[in-house]
Amino acid sequence: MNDRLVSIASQFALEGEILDITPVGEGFINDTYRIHTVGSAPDYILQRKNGNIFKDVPAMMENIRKVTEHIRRKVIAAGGDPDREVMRVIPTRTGRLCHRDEGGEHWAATLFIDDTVTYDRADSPALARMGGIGIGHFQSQLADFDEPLAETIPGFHDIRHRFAQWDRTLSLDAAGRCREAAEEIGWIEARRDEMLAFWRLVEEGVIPRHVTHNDTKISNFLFDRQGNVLCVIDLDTVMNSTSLNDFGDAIRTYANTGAEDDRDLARVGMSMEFFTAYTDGYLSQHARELSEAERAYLAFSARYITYEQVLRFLMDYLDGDTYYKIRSADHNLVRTRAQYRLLRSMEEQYGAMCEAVRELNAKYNR
Ligand code: GN1
Ligand code: MG
Repeated sequence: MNDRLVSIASQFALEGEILDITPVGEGFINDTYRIHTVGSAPDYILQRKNGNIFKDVPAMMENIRKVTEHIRRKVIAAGGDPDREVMRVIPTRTGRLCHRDEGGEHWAATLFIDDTVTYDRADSPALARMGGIGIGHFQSQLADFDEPLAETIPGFHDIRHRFAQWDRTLSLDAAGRCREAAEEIGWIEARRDEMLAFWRLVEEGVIPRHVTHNDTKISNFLFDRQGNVLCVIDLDTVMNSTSLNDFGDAIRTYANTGAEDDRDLARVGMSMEFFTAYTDGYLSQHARELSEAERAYLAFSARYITYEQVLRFLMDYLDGDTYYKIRSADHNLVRTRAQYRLLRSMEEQYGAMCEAVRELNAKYNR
């Protein structure tokens, strides 16, 4: 066992004795471990939060505490299981929400939810529908949440802010890669105005802001063995934004026929069948709470967030890979191209996407 990890884990108010600590998952940002305990005590998740990205981990953990406590009350009121249907933050023995080690790194712990299944892609429309239910339910549980939340990553899904970063990246050309990526850069520039036009609606309040998850890819959902969605995890980015982004971001994984970083672009595309199933699940939970403007932009939100992801992967490539973990020198470029292929597929099928959203809205607003 790794002594350093044991000493960090021991800072938290865990029940039971630590048996082992093993790495889990493949997040692009944090390092995640499972703390196995002896006997009947529960296991825990231990995470090193990436301080490069999260500048104020205590504020982030405070956001997570507020949101999970709100959801826990809803789960209990609905007769659900509060240890399985929502994450539980485990404080340190001194009552803090995170531990700062000697190196200045921040760590946090949550209760491990046992006997669950996670996915990297949806293998059936039924699973995509379940994912939609997961996000729709999450947003419904939080519909009456009104506590203030810290903006832990400024401008996270704000494309105006992203363009400011992007313009800086292009002018610095820190890794000397701008010339070879001229074509990819053109993909971003060609869509700048339509993306800003959408975001203006959020800025002007035409599209409302709510508490949102902001990172709804499929691997951030826990399912039980019967195939029901239990909850969304990885709440690091809970902040105020438009709930459209949570709807749209999930489609990048639930309805993608390929991988997020597929080198074989022929495999990548948006499946209309999976998109429709996902949207059906989402609206089955949340249709009545959406405003007119939100309904009108549901389909577009998938394009918006996929575009933003193309921009972020490409920007990181041009910056010299300073943000996302990479597994090869061109990983961010591969991700850029695969997400762009997905974006193109959405653009090609946009009419059908809007039609499906219209029909499902009618079904659940009857
Ligand atoms: C990151 O940490 P992870 O892998 O769940 C990223 C998301 C991206 C995603 C792309 C804080 O999520 O915004 O959409 O990678 N999270 C952060 O796969 O930047
Ligand atoms: Mg994450």
